[in-house]
Amino acid sequence: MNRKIDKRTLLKGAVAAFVAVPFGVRAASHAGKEHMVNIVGFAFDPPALDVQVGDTITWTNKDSAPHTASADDGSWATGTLRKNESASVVVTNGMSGDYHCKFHPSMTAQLMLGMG
Ligand SMILES: [Cu+2]
Repeated sequence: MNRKIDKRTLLKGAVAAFVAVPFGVRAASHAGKEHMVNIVGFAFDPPALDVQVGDTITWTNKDSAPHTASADDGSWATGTLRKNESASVVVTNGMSGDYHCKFHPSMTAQLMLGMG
């Protein structure tokens, strides 16, 4: 008897947690725009991008040299992108805006985080 009640309680808890997460994510974000940033000629294009929480940013490397998009404070990074490779990052609260290429520190750019 006791064991049966415990199982039901656990199941209810699991369902509540499962439902709560997607609702929370939707409430905190807007429609979720897609942004494209090309890496070409050892530069990020565009060098400054207006983004909001929930947006997705995709970097594509058009150069022969490998590049990354790496937050100056280390909070996010794409990893190494070789020629014609892409990687995406979803904008989250508290994400820092200034970023660079870890192989070429003179390559810098900025995400301008809006309130959504
Ligand atoms: Cu680079």
